Amino acid sequence: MTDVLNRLKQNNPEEKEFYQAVDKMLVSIKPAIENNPQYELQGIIERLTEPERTIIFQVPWMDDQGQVHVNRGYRVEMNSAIGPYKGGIRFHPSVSLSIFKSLAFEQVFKNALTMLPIGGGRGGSDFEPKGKSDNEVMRFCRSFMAELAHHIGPDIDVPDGGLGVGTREIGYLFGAYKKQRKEFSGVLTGKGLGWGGSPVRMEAAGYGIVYFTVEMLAARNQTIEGKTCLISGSGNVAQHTAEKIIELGGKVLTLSDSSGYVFDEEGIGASKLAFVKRLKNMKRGRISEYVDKYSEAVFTPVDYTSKYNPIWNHKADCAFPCAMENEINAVDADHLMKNGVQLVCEGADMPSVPEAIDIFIDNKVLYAPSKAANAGGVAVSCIEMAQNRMLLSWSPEEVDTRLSVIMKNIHQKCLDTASEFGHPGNYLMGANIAGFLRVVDAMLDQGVG
Ligand code: NDP
Ligand code: 2IT
Repeated sequence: MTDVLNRLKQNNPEEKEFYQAVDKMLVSIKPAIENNPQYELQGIIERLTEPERTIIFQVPWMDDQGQVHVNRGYRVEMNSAIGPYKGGIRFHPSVSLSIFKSLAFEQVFKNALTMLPIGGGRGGSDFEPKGKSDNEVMRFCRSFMAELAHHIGPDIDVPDGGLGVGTREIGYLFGAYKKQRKEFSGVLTGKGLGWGGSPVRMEAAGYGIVYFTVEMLAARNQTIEGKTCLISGSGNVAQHTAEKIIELGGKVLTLSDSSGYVFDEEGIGASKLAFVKRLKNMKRGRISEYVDKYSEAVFTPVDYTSKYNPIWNHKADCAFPCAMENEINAVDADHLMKNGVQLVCEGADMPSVPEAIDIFIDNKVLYAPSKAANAGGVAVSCIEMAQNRMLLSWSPEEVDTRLSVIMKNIHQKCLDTASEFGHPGNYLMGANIAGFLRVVDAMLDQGVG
């Protein structure tokens, strides 16, 4: 195992995020692989850590002034042992091949945990949609899809949205795919409700995170009612996590964006959240504008390169990082512990650095890793694929029930697997081993080459 990691570092010296993700995974699946020489003989870890296919392409587009810009597009098709590649598209200036490989690697095991037939992939571009006009975003999306359309399809690779990619972007991407391929199919998920989208897809990641949280609390005979909650982010995942927490009687104290965070001691209730949704989704405004409307709240600008993030330094019962990877470092984790946080449920992908996770586990807080906790998003994407294939649309109640059952099952699977491998209550180990075993069993059945 050490050999594999060393080789990975040698072959990909620049890909720090990728080997951080692999390293984290390898450490926690150790109990499942150490007594199984078959895995080594079959090169399982090598095959899991080398993408089956990587596509990198130029995306030229014209701004409203007629100036041409060039961005880089990526699609990492990581593993298709249990189904077509599936995973979101991200538009953000920080992305790199390393980040997409780490996200795609995680996605493989996340998707496996849903028990649905979906493999893992991920992609996107270093394009920044923030501050661009709708027409600029449309031109970019059409150019991005002009290349991506050659590589995806309803049985091959089915992308969805994600950070920086919402229904607007999926609409432009879908329009471009349809035109190029002369095909109206379920090739993208996260579509609008009037043209093939699934009810509850938009809410799914956030609602699923809270369904998972409810299960974790129930395992300790607690409920979310009355619990104070810190949430970072104010995009899709943060909004719907907040929505479900509020519905179940929890109290949301914070939301944030890339400029800073708001703290509202009275709680961000349903009507305040409706304001945030309008502000972020329609006006594409800044979270700082919240305090213009609600003067009881405080906005604090955040320098995300500094030693800690003040959003994690408030007294609360639960924390839901729902913005970016590595947004909780070891200092933040210490602050959370000092402030009495008892539950950390990851909404964003891999938001806690490995040292922070160690702190949570050492302090015996309820810690849910993203690949288990936020799998509701991709699960409802797969439910969207199923509806598209049947030319049917299920009711919101039907989809929501399926989502909550899937999240309950993932929670139980994590607990059962953690106990089976000698680490009861360790959701990280449970999720990693359960996801790994499902993928590996399929790989072994299908042979090599
Ligand atoms: P959105 O684009 O809707 O929201 C992202 C949020 O993060 C925004 O509030 C954004 O602020 C904030 N943000 C962006 N950059 C930074 C930064 N450098 N520091 C702090 N905050 C930042 O994305 P989603 O809500 O969809 O995605 C959030 C996370 O959840 C990502 O990790 C994504 O991969 C993951 N995820 C998403 C799923 C989905 O279904 N959408 C499913 C599972 C996981 P600003 O407005 O300033 O840009
Ligand atoms: O991280 C994720 O699971 C997503 N962004 C959703 C992926 C998907 O294909 O629905």
